[in-house]
Amino acid sequence: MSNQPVFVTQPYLPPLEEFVPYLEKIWGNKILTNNGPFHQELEAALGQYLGVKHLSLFTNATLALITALQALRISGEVITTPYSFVATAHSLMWNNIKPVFADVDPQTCNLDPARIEEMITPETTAIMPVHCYGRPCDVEKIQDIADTYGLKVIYDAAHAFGVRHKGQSVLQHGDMSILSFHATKVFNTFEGGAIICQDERTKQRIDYLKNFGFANETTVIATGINGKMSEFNAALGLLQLKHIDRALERRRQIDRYYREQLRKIAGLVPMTPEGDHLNQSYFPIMVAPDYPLSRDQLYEHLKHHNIHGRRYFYPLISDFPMYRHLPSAQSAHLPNARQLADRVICLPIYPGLSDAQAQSIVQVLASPAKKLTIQVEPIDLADAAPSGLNAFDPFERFSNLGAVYSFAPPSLMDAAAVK
Ligand code: T4K
Repeated sequence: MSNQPVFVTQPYLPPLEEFVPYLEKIWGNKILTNNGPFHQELEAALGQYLGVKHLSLFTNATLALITALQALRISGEVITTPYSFVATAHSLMWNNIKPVFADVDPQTCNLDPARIEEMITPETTAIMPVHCYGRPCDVEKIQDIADTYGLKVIYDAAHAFGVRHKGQSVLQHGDMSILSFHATKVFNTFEGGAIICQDERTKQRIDYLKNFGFANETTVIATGINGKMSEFNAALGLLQLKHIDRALERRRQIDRYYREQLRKIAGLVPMTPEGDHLNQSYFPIMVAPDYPLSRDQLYEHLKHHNIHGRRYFYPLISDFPMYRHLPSAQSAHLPNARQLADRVICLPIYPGLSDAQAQSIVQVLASPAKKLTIQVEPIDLADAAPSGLNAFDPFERFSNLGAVYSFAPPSLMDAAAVK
């Protein structure tokens, strides 16, 4: 491995020169925020791309989650997962709602519907599941429970950009879904997020809430917040949309390569299924007892080789000081989440990860295994590479795609990015 660190992710950035015309427009019209032209255009374009009708852009997913709960007037208790990023439960606390943790399914890492049902009390008003790593929750069973008990469903879909379930956008499920467009996500606007809801009146209410509650110049309908996405971020989103399909395809190539190679290493098990309906936003693996290192030893071993995997999601949300006193946060109640938090590590996956880097990562994973001689093959992109590109010469192959898929060593990629 070179001296350059490899992180769990690296934001995808389109060629800088393609962004300049957008900036020129902003500089020309002096509209920087407050539902400007790029904001309106991105809402429409994203709705179309994702296959959803009512989408409202936000500054980030955390404010979008907080606002979604406000828009639905959720109170009391909400059942959620401990196996997520802290923003999921924090959004409840910011609304004075008590999070109630239910255990997850050990295979899918998502809330187990049977465990949800056990936690319902007279105070429960909603369920907040997470499509963890972009894998759809059991949306039908969750809706069934919600309908039976009269609960709302707010999906934290921060990982689920572009994910489809039974041929349709997974974002169509529940009362609302919240996307993140953070730098580390599949589709980024530097910072950003969105709420997807099911009707125009609700979208209008969300739009009032994200603009301090203003319904018009003199009417404030609620104690709203400032959650508006700026024109800069919206413009970047429009440009990112032009590149997203190729970026997703590159993720799929790396995902397929890891899967093929990991079959040869006992004890490292991919935690997400293969599939074009998913977005390959993360590559989580379970470190099973038949691998010679524990998960934490593997984390250090990778780090020693300058590969910075991440233990998403360790610690569990329920272990943090503001949650651990809750009865539902106790370990005995969350055995599956606990095991995942102790055993899972996410490997680097992002469009700019080179073939050579992916190969080195597999080699480093294989080295502690008993059979040190396993054959780590180069990524075979023959069927996936865009036509006309040489499948085995990364420099050649990606020269056609310009800075976007530059496979030059990281130092050169950095230079290209600031040109
Ligand atoms: N719900 C769920 C389920 C979420 O996962 C998240 C966010 C949210 C809600 C809230 O969404 P936002 O409000 O953020 O829109 C990262 C992200 O900061 C966080 O957005 C994400 N989930 C979480 C899973 O991962 P960290 O603490 O791991 O981030 P950080 O800064 O360590 O970044 C990871 C690696 O990415 C770095 O080692 C290097 C690389 N990186 C990162 C950034 C920010 C870059 O190369 N460039 C960058 O600009 O939380």
